Amino acid sequence: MDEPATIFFTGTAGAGKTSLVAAFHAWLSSAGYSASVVNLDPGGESTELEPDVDIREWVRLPDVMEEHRLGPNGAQIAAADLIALKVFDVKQALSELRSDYVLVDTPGQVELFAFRESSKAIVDALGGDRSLIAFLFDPALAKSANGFVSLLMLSALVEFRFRLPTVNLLTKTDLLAPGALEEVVGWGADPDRLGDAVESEGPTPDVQLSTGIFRALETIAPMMTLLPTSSRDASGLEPLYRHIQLLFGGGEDLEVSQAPPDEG
Ligand SMILES: Nc1nc2c(ncn2[C@@H]2O[C@H](COP(=O)(O)OP(=O)(O)OP(=O)(O)O)[C@@H](O)[C@H]2O)c(=O)[nH]1
Ligand SMILES: [Mg+2]
Repeated sequence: MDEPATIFFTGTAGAGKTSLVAAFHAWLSSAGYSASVVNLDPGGESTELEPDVDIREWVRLPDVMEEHRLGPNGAQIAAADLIALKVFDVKQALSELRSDYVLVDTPGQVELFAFRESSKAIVDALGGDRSLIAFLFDPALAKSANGFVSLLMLSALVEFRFRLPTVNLLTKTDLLAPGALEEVVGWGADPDRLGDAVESEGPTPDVQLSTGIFRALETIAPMMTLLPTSSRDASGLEPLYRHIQLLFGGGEDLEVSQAPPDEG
């Protein structure tokens, strides 16, 4: 059996990671694929996600706060390193499940996942050659051109840091009016449109800085894919599945006739 395709869902706090993991898991299961969910958030309190492997079995945020006399932020940092020490237990539990897809929900704050040395160890240990990062764009930020540029840069940094293929997912599209959705998706496809939108949001005091950022984005943005999704509407999940197939499966496993219709 091939090793599973492992997808790490990351993004800014509240971007919709846990909800999307739950929605994509439901989609994969109803389409007949075996998928496991891993929760790597020691402070996660979601009731909609029932992980198959849960880091809270080994590391719980309230315990870390109490034992190390830390506040929530300090405890998250300490927990990130404690998680790395348990990653082989997680890997062992996962290998017993033998699923084709592994969906990993990561801690709330993206910097805990992206910029701690321990996270690289976790990603290397859990994912094999078939690993993908799904970077989530929260429409609360992505709906302004300035916010969209910030997310593109952050996503590019996460990809650069982990050296893994990365797909950008715009989340909660049900919250955007159709015109706004089209605009945001258009920015992802066309850096010139994005540049015009940034300019229309007002002058930037440091012109050299914004020119430099745009020069970088002109190169970076066309290499990035942005897929619109909504966990609430269960939309954009089949395109996400297809993207994963094209990346890892060569597209031969596209048995979409089994799949439930995508509502988006
Ligand atoms: N309307 C709408 N709301 C959503 C959607 N996905 C998530 N939400 C809401 O957005 C909020 C955050 O969702 P989560 O899935 O907890 O996001 P998260 O990135 O896991 O959050 P943290 O782990 O706390 O950083 C919750 O109130 C969700 O109900 C969606 O597709 N549509
Ligand atoms: Mg979450």
